[in-house]
Amino acid sequence: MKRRIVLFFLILSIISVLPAQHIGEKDIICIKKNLEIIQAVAHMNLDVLFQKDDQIYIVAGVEDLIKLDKAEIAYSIESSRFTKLSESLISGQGGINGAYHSYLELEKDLYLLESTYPNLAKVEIIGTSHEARNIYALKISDNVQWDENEASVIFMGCHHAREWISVEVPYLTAEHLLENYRSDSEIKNLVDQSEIWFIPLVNPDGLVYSIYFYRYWRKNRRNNGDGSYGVDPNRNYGYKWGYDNIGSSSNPSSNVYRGPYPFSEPETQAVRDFMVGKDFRALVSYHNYSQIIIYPWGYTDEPSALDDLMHDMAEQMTNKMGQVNGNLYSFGRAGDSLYLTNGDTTDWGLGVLGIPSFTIELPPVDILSGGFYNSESDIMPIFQENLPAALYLIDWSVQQGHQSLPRPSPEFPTHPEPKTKDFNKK
Ligand code: 0X9
Ligand code: CA
Ligand code: ZN
Repeated sequence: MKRRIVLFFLILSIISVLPAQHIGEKDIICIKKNLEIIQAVAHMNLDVLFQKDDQIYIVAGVEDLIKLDKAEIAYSIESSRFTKLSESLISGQGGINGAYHSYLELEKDLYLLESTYPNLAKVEIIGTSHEARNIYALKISDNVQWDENEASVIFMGCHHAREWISVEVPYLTAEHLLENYRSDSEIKNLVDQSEIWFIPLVNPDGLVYSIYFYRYWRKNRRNNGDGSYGVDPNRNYGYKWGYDNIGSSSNPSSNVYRGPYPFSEPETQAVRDFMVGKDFRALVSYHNYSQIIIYPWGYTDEPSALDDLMHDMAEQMTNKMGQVNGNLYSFGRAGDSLYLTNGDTTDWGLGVLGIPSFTIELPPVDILSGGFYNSESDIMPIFQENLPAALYLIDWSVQQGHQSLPRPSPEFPTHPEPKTKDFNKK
């Protein structure tokens, strides 16, 4: 009898010290940092969720906890403070955010494409985020190792953390081109004549935060130094940055905070530094939701010099897309049809690079149809209906040859980088 009671308490005490594995097989733990710990942790290859004051939050599996124990680094398990993923919307199969890509899953899959198609696909790290995650670009072309001076097109995703579907569309487009290069002569022709670039995850810190902590997170994870976090990457580009307080905000806690100066963010700097100097002909930045194709200007309701051209291109894209699943994407000029934005990717693409630039707001149409949450079974149909638009843009870019467009004269940011202290670089 006595033995049984001892056994009971033994089991109970074992259970109580086992980490509460809330999210998949992982826990969110917190470590108080000092210089020594930062150095030790840097070599452990841990999945850092975010840092706040003197604390580092980490997504840790059992093997990570063992590593930390061995190194005698103290941690507390904080999983219970974090909201669980909505189980009704995410199957839990295929990792932490279901069929959607997490940062680590995307990293793995991009390198897998590269190793499967070494002559056609190449991964490049074009920058690192505030929390030191890589920003990846994937290039697809024949002779991919060489710069052949072919027409370049770029497809980006996930400027906004909660817009998970916007990672999938560019990723799946890249995968489709590679998987069908040999069997589909149209795709082979396009890939052979162009250099197609993908940045499926511009804002990795934000995505990680949205997955583990707060599903509705939008911005990046800059520590604004006033207790608030995040700059809206889609208000931080350098063309007409901060033009007015309607299209963006100077308030750091706003969801459309434009940042302290143009291109203050490592994520937008990475895109800028990567794109400038290459022969890009067209740009797409995927977002959701709304089911609409929009083009500049966003900062004003005036039309741009390429308004007719982009109107025509958007119309062709939406017609082709509608034929796939019958979903009609509306289209129009950003500042005219939706609302004003300043410092967005496409205004910079047109204003500085002088190329047709499109924001494609993926489905659903509105908040009642799901808003930011698409079900996992929507991923493939949304990708499929977007594919003809991507192929059209690649084809259009190739057709341009090397003739120059009626480009608006480039304007460069007039705001110098300030000498005031940057809280993130301390
Ligand atoms: O506000 C944005 O950055 C984009 N919409 S989202 O809901 N995905 O955040 C739209 C940017 C396009 N520009 C304009 N609508 N002016
Ligand atoms: Ca090539
Ligand atoms: Zn967005």
